[in-house]
Amino acid sequence: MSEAVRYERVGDVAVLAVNNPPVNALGHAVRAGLQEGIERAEKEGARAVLIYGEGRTFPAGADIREFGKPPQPPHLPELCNRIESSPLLVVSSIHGTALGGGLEVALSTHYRIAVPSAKVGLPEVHLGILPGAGGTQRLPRVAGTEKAIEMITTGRHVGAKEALEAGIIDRIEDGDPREIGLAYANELLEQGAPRRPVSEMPAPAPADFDAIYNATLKKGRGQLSPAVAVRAVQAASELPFDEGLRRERELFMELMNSDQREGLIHAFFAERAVGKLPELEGVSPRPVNKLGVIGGGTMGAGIATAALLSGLPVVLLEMSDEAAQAAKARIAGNLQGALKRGKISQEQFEQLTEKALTLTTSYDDLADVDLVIEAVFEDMDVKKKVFAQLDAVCKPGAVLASNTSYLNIDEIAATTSRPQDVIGLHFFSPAHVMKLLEIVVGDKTAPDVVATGFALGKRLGKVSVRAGVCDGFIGNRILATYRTAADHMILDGATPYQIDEALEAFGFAMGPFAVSDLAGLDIGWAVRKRKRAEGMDPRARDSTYADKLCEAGHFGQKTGKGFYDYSDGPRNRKPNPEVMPLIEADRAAQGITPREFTDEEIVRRYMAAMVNEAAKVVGEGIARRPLDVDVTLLYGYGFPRYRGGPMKWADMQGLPGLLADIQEWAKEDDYFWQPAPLLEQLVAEGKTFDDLNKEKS
Ligand code: T1G
Repeated sequence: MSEAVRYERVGDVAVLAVNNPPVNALGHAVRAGLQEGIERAEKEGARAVLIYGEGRTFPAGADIREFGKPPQPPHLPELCNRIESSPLLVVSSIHGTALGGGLEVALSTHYRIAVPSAKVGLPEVHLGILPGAGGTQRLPRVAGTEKAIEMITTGRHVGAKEALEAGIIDRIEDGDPREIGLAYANELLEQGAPRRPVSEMPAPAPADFDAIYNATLKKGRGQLSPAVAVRAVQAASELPFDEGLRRERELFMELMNSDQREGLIHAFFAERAVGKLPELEGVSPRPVNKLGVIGGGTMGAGIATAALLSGLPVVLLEMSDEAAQAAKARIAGNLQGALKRGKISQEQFEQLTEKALTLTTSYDDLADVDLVIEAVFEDMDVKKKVFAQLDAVCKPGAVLASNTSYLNIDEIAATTSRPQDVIGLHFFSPAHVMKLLEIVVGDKTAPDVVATGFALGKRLGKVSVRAGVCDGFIGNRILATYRTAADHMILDGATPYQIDEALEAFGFAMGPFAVSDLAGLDIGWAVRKRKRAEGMDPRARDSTYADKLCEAGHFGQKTGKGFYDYSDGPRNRKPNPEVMPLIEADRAAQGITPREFTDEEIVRRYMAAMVNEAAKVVGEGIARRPLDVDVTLLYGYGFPRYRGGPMKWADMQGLPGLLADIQEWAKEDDYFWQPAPLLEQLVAEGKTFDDLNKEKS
């Protein structure tokens, strides 16, 4: 008998315990073990079979690591059919997360019991595929067409209570999964309950599948799997069970062989790899039970909100009582959002705003915090003053963090007597919503301070990426470059509107000009002024149209106008007619004859600029691996997840072609288009970014 499935006979019941840590994924050994278990139970004359998972969960799905490798029998769809057609009564007992293939196995058993904390779901669409072991045929038969489509297209995890109401499980009972499962199986045997194969249940109700398909496609912004999954559920409603299964398989294979599947699975593993750092092995984080936040503006209030929601008490320091009250109002506003969405109760809301949050104007009140995050104005002198004060009052061992988005952490650390305790924790706005956290490690930052940053990120529900020190760290440095590529295309003949549309069609949540309008055009204006004051390289191309927009008082959404006019609301943007004349004036002043750009060229140049800068960021060690860049862009910059991230996209396009384009464009502008040495090296060695990920993981 296979190690991955333990067989045990308890009276009339054969118990099959899946044992494949950490999530009991249905890899080959588990599938073989379950099949052998069913056969043995039948041979040995058991009357019922119980399937459950040992450890933390019922199987959480197929083994994703096997994707792309030649599949080994028994295949999951056949195993599910084999389980369902067993002449014995088959019962599953669910705890943890029965997801994907796990739920499909459960739906192939005749009765399902679950503990109250169990969750079930078919999250395959998030991996670019659809449930491929009968899930699209069986779930609608038990839960109905509408519920099944909702669950399958969103991939949502559904709690036990809701699953019971939807008919997905038959009973909820607290206790050990093996014990409650055995009791249930024996009870069913005593009652003489019949076998109850879902495949024999009536076909689910029809629906307007074309309309649902189109709406789902639109919502997916280019992601195919949720829409294709609708077609599979349609087959459940319109075809006999066996034919429906065949249709499901065809659609499944189509998606399995798609680039989107490759991109999404890359994203799944990249997201889990970012926190695995050799420097953290065996290093314990420092305990954090109380947080300090300096500055209660949008960023500080967002950070405080995230901390409060994670259960951490916060001491927030502002310059005056009025400013402190304004900060409190911002935090309360953020928490109101959480209250409205049902994430916290009214009672918790009051506890968080009145008890867990302390407002102060005195640094002395930060004497006992374990970690303090500075979120004041982006100015080195201001930050240095803050850190000098923190150095004076904070207890030994407290972590001193800055939320700066581009300033030099080493320079900040050098003003304190404890540079080993200083780190950058770069949140993204709004900080209580955005998932990305850049953990910026200075020259002297101690490993346990880095570990503390990662532990805090996890506690706040963030995806944390390690970054080195440079202007803009990983994300904003790369952003500055691809944003510049967009500005160059504007000067040469493209419009902001064509660029936004081309990139939104590529899958970005928003094009770069719409993003600038959202963030506020004054931010970029300040950066340009700073860069010009510092002295720009004479070879760098510059333009004035965006400055002139700002001079006219147009800062984007917050003033009602920027690149777009928002007089009909933020969702109904229209081009601002003042923009093109400013651009045309710039072109005329620079003697540029505008030319046409295809959408394809726009995407290609924008992406090449992004990938080239990212390769420099990796080559210089600012990001450890290409996958760290991918996760940064996915979680902080609206990069379409189904493309896996810019480095995965580049690998799929082919690095030699991308380098050749950059070399070609360097003939027009050899200052901007300087190929990254790492990109040249990988092309010379015939390697991909993913090869580098593997070497460094
Ligand atoms: N296969 C292989 N490894 C997996 C895995 C899986 N399905 N799920 C998780 N892991 C690894 C993960 O990489 C990590 O490894 C460790 O387990 C802990 O995960 C035919 C086609 C279950 C909710 O999509 O959503 O069934 O990093 O850190 O936060 O239709 O993992 O430690 O080396 O995420 O407690 C459908 C994916 C598959 C579920 C647990 N199932 N997993 O979250 O821990 S497709 C899924 C999750 C399918 C059939 C098909 C979560 C979780 P390492 P973790 P967690």
